[in-house]
Amino acid sequence: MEIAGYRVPLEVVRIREDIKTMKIRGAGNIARHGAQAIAIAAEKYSGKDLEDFKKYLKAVADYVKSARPTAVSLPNSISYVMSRLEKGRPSSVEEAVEVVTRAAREFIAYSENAVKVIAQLGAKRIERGDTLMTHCHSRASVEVIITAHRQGKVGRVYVKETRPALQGLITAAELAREGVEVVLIPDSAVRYYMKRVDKVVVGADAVAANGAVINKIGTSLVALAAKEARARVYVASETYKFSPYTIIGELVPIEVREPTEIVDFAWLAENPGVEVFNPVFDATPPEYVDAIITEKGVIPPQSAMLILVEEYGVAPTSTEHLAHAVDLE
Ligand code: RI2
Repeated sequence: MEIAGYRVPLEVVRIREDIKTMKIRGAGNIARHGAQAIAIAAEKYSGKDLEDFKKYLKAVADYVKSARPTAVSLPNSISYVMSRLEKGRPSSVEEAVEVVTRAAREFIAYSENAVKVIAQLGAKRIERGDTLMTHCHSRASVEVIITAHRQGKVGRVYVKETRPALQGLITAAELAREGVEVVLIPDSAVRYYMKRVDKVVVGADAVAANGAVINKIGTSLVALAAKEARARVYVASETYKFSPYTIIGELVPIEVREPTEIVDFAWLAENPGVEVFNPVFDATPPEYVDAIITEKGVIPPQSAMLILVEEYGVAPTSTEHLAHAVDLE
């Protein structure tokens, strides 16, 4: 595979392909693999020209970032690694490779630790005997629930199957393996069961500056049903899922995947008059979220901007502070 005249290492092509086809999935997992892909690309560079190395790595970074559009954790993790290369001012390719691989390791360690912290903080919000509901498969949410379960607090957990990719089945199996009382329900049963639920715990693919949470399609309906039933909604999200792009007015793009994830080719061929759409994320407005549990603390969604300001700085009159996160050139 060639990008901008550079050969992309096979391992990197594979990681991107696995992210695209959702073999590698979950916003945090995608981010860690994105960082790892850049480190692999750096190590595989065989030239001696530092400027050429930087151009090569930028081309690979853009290529990996484009694997999936919605989870902002992917561009954020890659931008983290690339910004270290910029700031590190290496004087040779060897030094640059060292800076990049160290940054990728740092990001991965940070990310894994963040999930552990979120598990501890999130579990504090679960009270003894709580009935929970979750959606899709989110590592951060599963860890919150397992931690609360080990503390003896979780009653029963309703897990939505989460069509069309059925990630709810992964969640149900993981929770059951931990001894959690799990009930797998069809997505359409969300309102039917919500009256029995005390708290909803879901993950995030992106959090916008206004506190809106972008997560697997159907999350906004869970939140709507939860509001009606007065169940609390908690979002477990590492801070690198907060989108700096939204500060400058960008909307989070919603990925639309193949119709064949919903119906097969034969059905499509038999029904040429039917259009099939498969959007895989939706946005839950901040009013429907009680708190976002991050590794930096539990915040109301309306405080999302504080996280972004801490991460990217304040410079209301310029966008320079965003340069490492947003391609503004
Ligand atoms: P963690 C997933 O997206 C789900 O929407 C999940 O809630 C979110 O990423 C966060 O997952 P997909 O990759 O980072 O399944 O908490 O499309 O694992």
